[in-house]
Amino acid sequence: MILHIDMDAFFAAIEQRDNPDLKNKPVIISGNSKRSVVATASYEARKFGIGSAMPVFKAKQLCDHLEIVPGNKKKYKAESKKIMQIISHYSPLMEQVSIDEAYLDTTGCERLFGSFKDIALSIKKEIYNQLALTCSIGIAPIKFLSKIASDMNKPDGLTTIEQSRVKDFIFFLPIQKVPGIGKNSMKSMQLLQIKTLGDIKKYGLPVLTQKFGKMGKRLLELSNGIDKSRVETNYIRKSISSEITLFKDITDFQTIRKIILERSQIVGKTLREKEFLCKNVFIKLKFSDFSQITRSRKLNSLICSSSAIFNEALFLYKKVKVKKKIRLIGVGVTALKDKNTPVQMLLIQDPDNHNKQWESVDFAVDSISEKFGMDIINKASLTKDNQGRKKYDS
Ligand code: TTP
Ligand code: MG
Repeated sequence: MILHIDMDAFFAAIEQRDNPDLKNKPVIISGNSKRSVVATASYEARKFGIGSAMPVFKAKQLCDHLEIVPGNKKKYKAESKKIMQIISHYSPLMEQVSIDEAYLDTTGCERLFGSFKDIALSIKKEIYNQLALTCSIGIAPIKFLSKIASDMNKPDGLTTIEQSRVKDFIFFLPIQKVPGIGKNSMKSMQLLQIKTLGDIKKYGLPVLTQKFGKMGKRLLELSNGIDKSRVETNYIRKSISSEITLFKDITDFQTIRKIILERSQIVGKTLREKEFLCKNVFIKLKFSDFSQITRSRKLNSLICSSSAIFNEALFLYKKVKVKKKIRLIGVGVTALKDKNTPVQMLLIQDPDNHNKQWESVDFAVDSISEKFGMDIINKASLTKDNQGRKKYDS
């Protein structure tokens, strides 16, 4: 089961908590200029028809005693951090999706914390006791339904969609409630007389793809109760890279290949030392005229082996149609994850599985070079000549 937790009128609730004069009053958070729009409206203000993205002058017209509070992003971010910390105690599989919402995959945590509803109630209680803020939680066996559920009984709501109700729920779900359906798609929906998610099934994949592009396939899956998206633990926003400005500009492929291999090894070693895995590899090339390009590739699985990084980097290099001489070559990785964060099991065969074998070789090489020095063991192609120079130095 997946929980979706969304804070109620987040910015406004924080201001109402911190300033008793604002309690139970219609409040909006926004800039104070004529052109400002409402960032959030308290539930009292929403009764007047005021909502996010509405121009402030219009909100004032709807409610003459409206309280307008300038936003304090720093404060909201600090509160958000505390909330996410509370939520993360209940399951390691947490995905923060915005400043005030997160998904939590609690499968397997019931023995520790009780039923899914018990977990949701504890989260609500802990957030309220510690921060005096309320949230709404949706519980469902499918990710997109948990988000819809959390919105159903706001504020301070708790809504569960049981597995047995999923089919009916989808059948009657108004199509505009499906995440990703905006005004443009609604026009096509009306033309096709699609009012609920269940109505999608009246059409086949070719029509849906023609009308909605990639979204067509997803809609068909969702209408059949299939949501392939999983709760993805958040990536660390960091990168590890290594680059070298060459002694002279070059074009020779074999030399470039070796440099990419060497950079990949340095990056891989740092990655393993820091106990990270990565899901993205990139290369950077600077040319003789100082122009520069980067190319990156998202992988199917998390890796930390130098040879996997090298293969990806070389693949990226081969795709670039290099016409100029190269003066700098860099290899790097992003989308890092702590090695100890649990990742969901892949249900299909992992095509990158052979990388795992290379990882053990890498770890062995790492420990040898740690003991005896960096240069004691290396790939044959990177060995130095008898004057201690790498081939491309000369
Ligand atoms: P939301 O969760 O969309 O809204 P909310 O928390 O204010 O209200 P609800 O009870 O319906 O969940 O957004 C969270 C915060 O993000 C919100 O308090 C203000 C900010 N925000 C903006 O700054 N601009 C926007 O357009 C929206 C939608 C939100
Ligand atoms: Mg919210």
